Amino acid sequence: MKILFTLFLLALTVTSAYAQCKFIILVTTGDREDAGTDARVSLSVSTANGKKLVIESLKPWGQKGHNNFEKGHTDKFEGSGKCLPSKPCRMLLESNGKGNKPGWFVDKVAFTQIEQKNLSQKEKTFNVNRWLARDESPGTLFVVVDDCAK
Ligand SMILES: [Ca+2]
Repeated sequence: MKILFTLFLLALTVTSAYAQCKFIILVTTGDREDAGTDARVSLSVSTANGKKLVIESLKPWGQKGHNNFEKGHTDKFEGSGKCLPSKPCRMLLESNGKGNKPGWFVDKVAFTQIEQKNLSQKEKTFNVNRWLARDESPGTLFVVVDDCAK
């Protein structure tokens, strides 16, 4: 009886566990002078009810040995984790402002979540179209794109 109960609890834990997802993030750097950066970039996306995916540094999610965030390029980042319950509508993108000519002009960030079990997808593109730089307007190293109210 005790064993059965344990098995029941175990089954409950498995079915209520969060679904696992693969995340693909495409970051497009602007095609203009000095648009590229070698700074460390962090990204956080969240749903309307505040569920978040936080990536402290995109680099380990990228291709090994690849030079990310160069002028006019789109870089791909991949990872996996707990699925977001709905499509994200808010993004925080931040540069640490380090390295040679750290100023970074970002065109857009495209986010895709693929559920590992049923392959259902959630996609959201965040248009940025501005500098993340201390010496270019608006002078901040982070940007929040919030489309949740749309
Ligand atoms: Ca770079």
